[in-house]
Amino acid sequence: MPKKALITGITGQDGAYLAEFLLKKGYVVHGIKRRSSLFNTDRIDHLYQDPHVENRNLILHYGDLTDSMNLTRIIQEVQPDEIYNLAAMSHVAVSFDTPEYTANADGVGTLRILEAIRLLGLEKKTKVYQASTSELYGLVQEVPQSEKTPFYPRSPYAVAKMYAYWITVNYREAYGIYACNGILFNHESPLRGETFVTRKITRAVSKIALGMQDCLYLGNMNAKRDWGHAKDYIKAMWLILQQDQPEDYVIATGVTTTVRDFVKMAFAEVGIELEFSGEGENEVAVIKSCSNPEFNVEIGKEVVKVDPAYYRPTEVDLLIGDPTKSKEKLGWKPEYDLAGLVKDMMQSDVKLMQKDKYLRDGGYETLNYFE
Ligand code: NDP
Ligand code: GDR
Repeated sequence: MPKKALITGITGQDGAYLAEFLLKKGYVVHGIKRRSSLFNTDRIDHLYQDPHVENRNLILHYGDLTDSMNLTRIIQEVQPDEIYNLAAMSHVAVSFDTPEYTANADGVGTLRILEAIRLLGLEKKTKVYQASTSELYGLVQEVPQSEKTPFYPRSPYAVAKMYAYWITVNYREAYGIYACNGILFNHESPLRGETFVTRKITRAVSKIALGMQDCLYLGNMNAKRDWGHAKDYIKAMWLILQQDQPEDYVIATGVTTTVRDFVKMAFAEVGIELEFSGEGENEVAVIKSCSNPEFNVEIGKEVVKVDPAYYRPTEVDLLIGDPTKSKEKLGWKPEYDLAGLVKDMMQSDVKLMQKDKYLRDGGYETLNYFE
């Protein structure tokens, strides 16, 4: 019998890569998607199987982490060997606007899954991966951050995830459930949501190079993050559930970079060199040179500016992870470094924007339903 996995958040960045990875390993994959007024399955459409086909190995269920009965029913029906709880309101800045919902989905949502396992008597059958985060470290206590570093969350998102972290540990200790936290540092990819900083940058840089956008507005460019590739990180999630003992692991590259340097690297991918001046809200970057004749950009043009609207009420200044335990115990090793990640994201976004430009130039950019 093939193993059955249930992925919450299957329509997100990590859910899509993990679903593909598990299908290749021979799993039957069940996913929970939210009802939405527009299609929200873009990232997994290539894996979709018509419900009329027999012996499907990808099956989607409507659900929501805020609905206990729904979650309990799905878990009862599926009887999964492994649950990957990836669903969350995952945007740190947005969590300041929607703190109660974030607590409900990201914090109590995890409890609902663990409690369903207990109610259904699946403690010995179903393993649980909880998507924990480097945001738990928040205000810097020590660097690099390891499994032993104390937490100091700095956003409603991180506080909700801290509840989820501890309830996972508690259900493991209290009921013997194989439940683990993967404390994953930032991981990105061409599938990254468009409002996270890396994707916002790679999309904007592609548009600026193609003459489709004038300027990129960012918040705190001094923030430092330990960025890896989502394709590497979903492999760690699976490894965490294949061990003899359930434990918590940090997954990170061990290298940290400022947002500003990420911007420079993304522009460099299209042959553009920037010159930065000013500080804080007055910082700007102009185009110093462009070595790629494909892109007709104006030297001296201001292409990056600061908009304080993107500052957060409390910020996480520095994240750098210590992945020693995951390397030694899981044998996990990332294939991508930061340069490889930026290249992958830029290649994908340039292609995407070239397609948009082609449609725009051909007069097919938008369909106006209201005309
Ligand atoms: P995404 O934001 O790309 O995906 C989140 C997923 O959760 C989407 O499928 C979304 O559905 C779904 N979702 C949101 N709210 C609910 C809800 N109430 N009920 C059911 N589903 C819901 O996140 P990532 O893939 O980047 O991250 C996956 C997980 O890992 C998240 O929990 C995130 O907090 C955590 N994490 C991410 C890191 C990263 O750097 N990417 C680092 C550390 C942790 P929809 O598509 O409909 O919006
Ligand atoms: P983060 O990711 O908050 O680390 O959470 P994000 O990419 O949103 O921010 C990273 C850093 O960049 C700074 N920043 C900006 N951020 C955004 N989004 N937009 C901007 O314009 C901008 N300008 C500067 C931010 O202030 C921050 O310091 C991500 C999410 O995936 C979480 O779900 C996950 O838990 C953590 O990573 C690890």
